[in-house]
Amino acid sequence: MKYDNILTTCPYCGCGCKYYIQVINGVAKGVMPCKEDPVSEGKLCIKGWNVVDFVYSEGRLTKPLIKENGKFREASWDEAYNLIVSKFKKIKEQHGPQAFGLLSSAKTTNEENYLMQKFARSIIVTNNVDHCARLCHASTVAGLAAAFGSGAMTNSIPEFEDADCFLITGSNTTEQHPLIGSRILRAKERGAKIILVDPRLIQLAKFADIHLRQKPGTDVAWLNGLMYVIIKDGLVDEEFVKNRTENYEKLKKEVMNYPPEKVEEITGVPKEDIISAAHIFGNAKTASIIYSMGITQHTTGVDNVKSCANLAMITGNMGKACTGVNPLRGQNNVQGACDLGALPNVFPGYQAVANGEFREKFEKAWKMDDKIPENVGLTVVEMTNEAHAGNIKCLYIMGENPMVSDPDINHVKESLESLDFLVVQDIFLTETAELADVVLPGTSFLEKDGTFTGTDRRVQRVRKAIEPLGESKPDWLIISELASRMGSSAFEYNSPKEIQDEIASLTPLYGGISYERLDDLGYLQWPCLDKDHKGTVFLHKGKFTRGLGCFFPITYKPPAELPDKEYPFTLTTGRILFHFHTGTMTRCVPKLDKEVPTGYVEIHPVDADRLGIKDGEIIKVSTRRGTINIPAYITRKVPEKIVFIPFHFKECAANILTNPALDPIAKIPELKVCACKVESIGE
Ligand SMILES: Nc1nc2c(c(=O)[nH]1)N[C@H]1C(S)=C(S)[C@@H](COP(=O)(O)OP(=O)(O)OC[C@H]3O[C@@H](n4cnc5c(=O)[nH]c(N)nc54)[C@H](O)[C@@H]3O)O[C@H]1N2
Ligand SMILES: Nc1nc2c(c(=O)[nH]1)N[C@H]1C(S)=C(S)[C@@H](COP(=O)(O)OP(=O)(O)OC[C@H]3O[C@@H](n4cnc5c(=O)[nH]c(N)nc54)[C@H](O)[C@@H]3O)O[C@H]1N2
Ligand code: SF4
Ligand SMILES: [Mo]
Repeated sequence: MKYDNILTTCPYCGCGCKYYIQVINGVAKGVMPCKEDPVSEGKLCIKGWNVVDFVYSEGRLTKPLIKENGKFREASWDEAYNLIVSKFKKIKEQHGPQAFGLLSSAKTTNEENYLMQKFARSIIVTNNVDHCARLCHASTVAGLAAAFGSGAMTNSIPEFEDADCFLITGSNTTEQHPLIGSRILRAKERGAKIILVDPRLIQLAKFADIHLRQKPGTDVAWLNGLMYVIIKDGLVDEEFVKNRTENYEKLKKEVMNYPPEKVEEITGVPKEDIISAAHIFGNAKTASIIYSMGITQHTTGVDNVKSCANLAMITGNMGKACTGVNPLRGQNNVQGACDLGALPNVFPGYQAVANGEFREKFEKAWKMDDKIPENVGLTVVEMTNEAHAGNIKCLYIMGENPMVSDPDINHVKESLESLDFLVVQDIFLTETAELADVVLPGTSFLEKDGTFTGTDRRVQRVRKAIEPLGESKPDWLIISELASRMGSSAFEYNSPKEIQDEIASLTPLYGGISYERLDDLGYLQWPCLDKDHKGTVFLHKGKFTRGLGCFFPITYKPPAELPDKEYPFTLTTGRILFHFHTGTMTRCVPKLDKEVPTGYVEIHPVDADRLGIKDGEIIKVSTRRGTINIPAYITRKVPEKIVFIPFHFKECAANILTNPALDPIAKIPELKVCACKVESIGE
């Protein structure tokens, strides 16, 4: 009997827990935690414990599929590649490279994301490459880059242990980042204060010193309100503001329009609570702001993020341990997918495509004859809109499932159906793959080597534990083979290690990262500039990446769609502990499916009573985009007039309802607020 323990990194959330996979005779059997891992410290959440089950689940794709007369048939790799190459060439000839869109994947490795954007930019010759960060932390990347010069989480997970105060908003941390949540609770036991600002009664509410339950979409107002009190009551860190920042007077002028009474009117939060929260935050020695989707997924996402940055800076909570603005990145490798340039405006390492020097550098390294366009490419939602309009003819989607995860699914479906050619590369036959012309079977994280970058800029190894199932191939190999068949000689890699070496040579932030060092040290946090650089635990020490930190005065703007007579409820959407996104990797896991087998809508007992709705009854929820039938879950977790739907369940898909209205800068859709109608159907 051959027995191995392979240390690898979790493919679910951005915490980036490492654990051992137990492999017996080439078959992965179970998971063993790793005590030395500084993130998980030998503990895991229920998804981590059961990770092996999705890998072997029945639905795994094991052969390429080609659609003929509306039906899939199995095909050889040669056939699939030949068809794709001939179609890509034909569409490029007829409609030009800007008729293509490519979606990369925060589920796949850094090396694979690097190759996907390299494929887009050097083979297709377009910047139309993006990924799910657009639906997630696009507002963070834009907002923090403007305020600080770098769009990433400023501090590190282990520092949470020692912070004196947390302001947690729009992050259901114990469910969505369980191993960060447990650290916060440990800090709480030690005496740290927790200010929670979330419309819903999430688990953390039990532990919070104060819980402000704002109306969804009113974040700028309460953030300005906290700053108003902090300024009025002399809690500003004058030293820090003077030496490290600019634009303070303009901020102050704006913030002075938000006295607690006015904030109460906009947000519904009692003014006394605004004042108490401001005092707790302003008096803390070290305070850390933690936020996630409740802040970013709005038409004012960038404004919300900049307001968080303002609050951290006026209190001097930047550039030191246990402080900072800490956007918790969601997917296992969404930080990495952004870092490696799977975005329409930047090359790897946030080197702007608009900059001619960078374009030249990459054109040369990628042995290109063509010129990379200088204009920024299309984002996720723009690609579907352009497909709908007939301007995008071909999409190549790796490891994303927009038919469940994008807003306004009815519109997404029409868009995908109107394409000339759709290639989907996934490990399951997803709702999106069902619409494809060709489906390519990638492998899961257990079947490949590479690296993921966790939420705190922590680059860690993914190690192959088992052979690819069936004829599936790792994504890096698929992209490389496809690129070679398209005629490139710049994709000849024997292993992901060679790809990482190329990344390091072109990406200063990752310049000192190599497999040897990662094997040796366990992880490296970027910026890691060269082979002697030990990585960076927290950012902006002594000096912001952009020099001075910049305050932005922000005026409150309401969400794009507010409740009215016809649609009197506010719908907000999100996630739950037991499932991941579109459910492909959790609904097939018996232990997780058993916990929550289908979707539901949370509704307050007073509303349910008024509408004659019973617990568990199937009800109708509608918006201007569509209607779903869904079981009612009557609970005080949501305030009156607000309903919540987790978006994991295709049979009652929240995204049939959501509003695709975009933040003007980040182009993130408003997944956290729209107006809806709730009706009993009397069954
Ligand atoms: N189990 C599990 N874990 C996950 C994921 C998963 O699918 N399942 N997904 C991962 C990914 S990609 C991400 S991005 C993260 C997301 O992690 P989170 O952002 O923590 O998850 P969400 O449930 O989307 O929303 C967070 C909170 O926002 C609150 N909220 C709603 N409206 C507003 C508002 O207007 N303002 C504010 N301030 N808050 C509001 C909700 O009540 C909710 O508690 O989770 C990651 N981890
Ligand atoms: N209503 C609503 N909608 C939302 C959100 C919300 O809060 N509310 N949140 C948004 C956010 S934050 C996010 S991040 C998105 C997520 O949206 P998506 O990224 O579309 O969702 P996932 O289900 O994570 O899709 C990942 C896909 O990758 C596949 N996969 C896994 N591993 C691999 C691999 O190694 N190779 C390949 N090729 N494929 C692989 C999985 O089977 C799955 O189909 O959803 C967004 N949509
Ligand atoms: S907390 Fe996140 S990274 Fe850790 S085991 Fe759970 S899903 Fe995996
Ligand atoms: Mo996300």
